[in-house]
Amino acid sequence: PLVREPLMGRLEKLASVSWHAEPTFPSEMEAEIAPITKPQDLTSEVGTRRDSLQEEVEEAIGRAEAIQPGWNAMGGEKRALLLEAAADAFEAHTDEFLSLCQREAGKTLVDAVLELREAVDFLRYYAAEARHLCAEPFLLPGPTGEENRLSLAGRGVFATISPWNFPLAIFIGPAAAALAAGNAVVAKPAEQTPLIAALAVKLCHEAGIPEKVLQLLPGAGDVGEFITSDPRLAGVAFTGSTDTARAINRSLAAREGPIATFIAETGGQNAMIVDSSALPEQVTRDVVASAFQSAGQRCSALRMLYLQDDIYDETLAMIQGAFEALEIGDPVQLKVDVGPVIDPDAKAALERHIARRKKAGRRVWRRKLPKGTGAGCFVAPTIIELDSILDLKRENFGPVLHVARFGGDQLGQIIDDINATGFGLTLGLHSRIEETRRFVEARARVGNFYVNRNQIGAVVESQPFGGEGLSGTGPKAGGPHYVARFATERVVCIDTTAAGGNASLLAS
Ligand code: UN1
Repeated sequence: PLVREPLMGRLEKLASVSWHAEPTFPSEMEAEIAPITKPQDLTSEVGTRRDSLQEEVEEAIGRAEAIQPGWNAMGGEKRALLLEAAADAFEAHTDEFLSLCQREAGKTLVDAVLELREAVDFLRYYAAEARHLCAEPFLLPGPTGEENRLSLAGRGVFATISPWNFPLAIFIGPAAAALAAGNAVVAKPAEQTPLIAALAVKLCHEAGIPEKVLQLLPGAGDVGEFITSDPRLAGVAFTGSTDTARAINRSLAAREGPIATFIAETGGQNAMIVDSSALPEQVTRDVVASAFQSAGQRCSALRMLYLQDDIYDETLAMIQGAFEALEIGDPVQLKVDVGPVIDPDAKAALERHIARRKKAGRRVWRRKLPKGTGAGCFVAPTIIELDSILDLKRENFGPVLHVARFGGDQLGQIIDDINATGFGLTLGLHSRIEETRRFVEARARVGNFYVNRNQIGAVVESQPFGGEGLSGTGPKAGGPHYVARFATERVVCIDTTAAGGNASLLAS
């Protein structure tokens, strides 16, 4: 209630000015934020995207290649200052970003605020990493009379290919890391969310990052292919589906030119295990947040909940109570917890999945969609009962939670089943038994393990994020090894004895 009025006022003010994205490349892409006169008008156009042409991709990579040595030579300290200036500019444009996150990506206000926070955190953290890793060489121990120095340098031109579910944070995060390490970047945002990316790039340029060092290449999969088939690329940082990661990997492998670095953050089949020692209220809150916040459109989101059989009925009833209380609808309205999914294809895929389970005779609980949401891409939050995580063949990216029961002696089997999916992103455990925690921690092959809390919203620097196996290559975003992966290492050895090593050899 405190923020409601001023915020709506700001949104309307924003809506009345037409905003021109002015990306330097390609120049025609623009957006007009249409007036929010009818909050229930869920299908209005937010803007238009013009896809990059193949020759534009080639020119952009050429420009990036030409400028990269200068950007690298500038050094880590100066690059850090520019990334920090970009972070300041992002914060100064909070209103525009929040509005775009809501209108272009369908985010709730809470999610939009978290998104901007994470983007700014990435910029500042990777700036700090540029200072730490790339400003001065590391002096290594060595034999007397020798100086050995290790320094990190940009690999060359990096491409970043980013997802629509974090259209700002995961658009700018990998790009910022690549820039911090001394690379030039060509950035392809998700085809669904190019306007947020265009504003981000524009602000980076205004903050002083040269236009040729960070170039925007909007488009769909074909533009991605133009980029990843270019032999001049030194690497690709990709976040998205496992299938697309495989396609990019094939495309990189088929090229001539340098062996590319490939960093992929992909999908998950994330479980949570709740045993009978858990606190039911806390479990309820954390399950609902993990499965339904962001309409379940996080790769970290909970898909498969295992409840121990002696608490199954009671805990499921509590979760269903909280599930019934979720507000669904236009994310511009502050009371709304669950907004739409990203597009009609996403909605159709989720509906097919739910229909198949119903047909197979599974118990399914669904919320009713409120009136007026028919025209938008809404999927009614759903809970489906299954026997095992192995009943799920693919990631279901939306507000759909699966639930199964397990007996006290089946814990090891459940972890083996979770590992057998091949994904390894997040895992939740609610248990007050220390031994159980240690057992699960030792046996589960996942990147991020959350105990007695929800399993989304990893915080930059405190909770580096990323998975293994089908979930990605690592290193973890927002962690201490991330920026280094975008860099190449160079070692310089200098003989520092007065006469030089060879001369003294001859003299002896
Ligand atoms: C994703 O959904 O692609 O932990 C990543 C989280 C976020 C990252 C999710 N920081 O939920």
